[in-house]
Amino acid sequence: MLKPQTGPTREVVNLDGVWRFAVDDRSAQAPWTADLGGTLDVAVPASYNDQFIDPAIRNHVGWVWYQRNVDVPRSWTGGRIMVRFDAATHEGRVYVDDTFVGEHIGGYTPFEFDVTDLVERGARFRLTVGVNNELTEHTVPPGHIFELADGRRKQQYHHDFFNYAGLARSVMLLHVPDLRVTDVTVVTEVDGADGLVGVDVNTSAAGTVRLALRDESGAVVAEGEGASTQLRVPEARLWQAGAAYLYELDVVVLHPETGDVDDTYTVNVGIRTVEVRGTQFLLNGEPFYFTGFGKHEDTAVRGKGHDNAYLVHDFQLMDWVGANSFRTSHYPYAEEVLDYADRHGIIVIDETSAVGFNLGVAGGMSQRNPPPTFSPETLGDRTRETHAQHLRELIARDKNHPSVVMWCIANEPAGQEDGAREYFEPLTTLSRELDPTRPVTYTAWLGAHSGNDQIADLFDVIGINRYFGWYIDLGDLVAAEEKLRADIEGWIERYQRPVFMMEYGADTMAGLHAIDAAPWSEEYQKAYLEMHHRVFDDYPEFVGEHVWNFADFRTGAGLHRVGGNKKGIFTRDRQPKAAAHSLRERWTGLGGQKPGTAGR
Ligand code: BDP
Repeated sequence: MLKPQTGPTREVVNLDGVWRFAVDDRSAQAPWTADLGGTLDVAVPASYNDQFIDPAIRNHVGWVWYQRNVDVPRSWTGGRIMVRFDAATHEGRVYVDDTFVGEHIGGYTPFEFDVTDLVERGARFRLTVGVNNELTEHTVPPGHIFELADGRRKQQYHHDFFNYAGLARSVMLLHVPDLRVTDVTVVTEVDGADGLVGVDVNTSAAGTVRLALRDESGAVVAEGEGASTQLRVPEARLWQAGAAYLYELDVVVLHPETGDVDDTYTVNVGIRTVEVRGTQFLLNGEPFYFTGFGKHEDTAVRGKGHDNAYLVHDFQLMDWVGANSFRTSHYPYAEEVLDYADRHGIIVIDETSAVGFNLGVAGGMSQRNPPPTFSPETLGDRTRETHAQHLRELIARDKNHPSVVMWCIANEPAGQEDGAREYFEPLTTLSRELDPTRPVTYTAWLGAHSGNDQIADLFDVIGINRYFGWYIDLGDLVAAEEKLRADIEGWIERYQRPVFMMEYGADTMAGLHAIDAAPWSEEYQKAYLEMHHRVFDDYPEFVGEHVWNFADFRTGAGLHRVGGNKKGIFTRDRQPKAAAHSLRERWTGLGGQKPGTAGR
């Protein structure tokens, strides 16, 4: 799905701001047929939860309502008018005045509806959006809703971050031409010194497609015609980690009879290749070693609300600490984040919102007598269909970002359980059908290891999340090191594929110091990471290290969660803990090479 843009043939009106808000305690009524009334306002984009003081709103389970008036510019003649939501978490229903226009399920991918016939140019309409935060056995991520004796509804979920909801990304009104570009797919290859840019264009109706690729100086370096074309770029500048280079591709659609320009849409193109060969991950044909983090979209008050100041600052911090990459744990991030990564040469592992696919674990802790994860009553065909739809939408949205080098299908599924293979095989197949150019990965949880795993061979890169020295052998880094080595060696021996530590980390209270490096102290986090790094450097099959987590983040209530998850290298307000400095020493200047291997 194309990101909205303003250009010679298109216009975007941003609808962010302060909207009217109501919590649905009157589901029998139709709140969209009138002004919401009441006194509540809500900021967009931002999760609604932490904007309010009232716990009943923060922890509400069910529908909430957003509403504002929208003026349609009188100057918008012809063409189509659309409302566009970058995300509604987890389900959105849209109404124009009294009319229902459509709904979307899935909290982290965009959707838009054509409202041309419902609105008047030069007039105002009432835009109302119902947003639902419920997670059930059939949603992705999954959850379960309880009804308490006093009638309150409680949301349980199996993942370790707060279930923030609402309109956390931008809302827009779009004006697009009738004959327009509806999709563009770019695939790049390298041929000697030249770059090859394959372009496939879909249009809303028949038209002539013209392409022009410009370099950063604006000079046209390749041109073509036709909906499916390959452009050759002589002496191409490659898009590299840490040294991004972006061409701009203008896709122009001409009217089939008049030859007039009906639409122009511009896509950023980074020419680069990605490949898994043997136990290596190759970027532009060279072995690449990932340093960085699993992140979250998480800040005070905004919750998961996208914020450009945090975007810039987080990338500054990643650069400062020497991170060359991150994973969009545990859901697709705002598109602005990927655009920024494209521009700054930061590598992204792009993850679906499939987290908590392990009914034996809640917030990192094992439960007694858990139900099977994969079964018709728990996560079955219905969940998988939703999961597949999420994957389709993720790939459709992010396929043209050079920064995105792998799709991560799920975080910590119960890969050791029966039914896991049947569940995941169709999804890895689907991913490769939709995008044959990008490797597929997932992350294995601590309870799935080379001795009991049933799914790792479905993936190109084996991602593992390991907490030896934290959930296992807390405080005993000697025992932890032994288990970590055995674990890594097991994966390498059984699968002979690249192994990637996608999560390792220790909760750390900023400011807590201990001469004996006791758990929760800044000293322990440092020692824990150093032990891991010593181990990683011994295995050539090891292709990356992503510390859990970039920053402290909010979770649901939990005995192990003191104001949230504290495994951040930075605090929630982005101040460094001691480990940030030692990571910086290890990571700076590596240039994508594995520590200790430079010049080998
Ligand atoms: C892993 C999860 C991650 C958690 C982390 C932890 O993938 O979402 O936050 O553990 O417990 O199991 O800190």
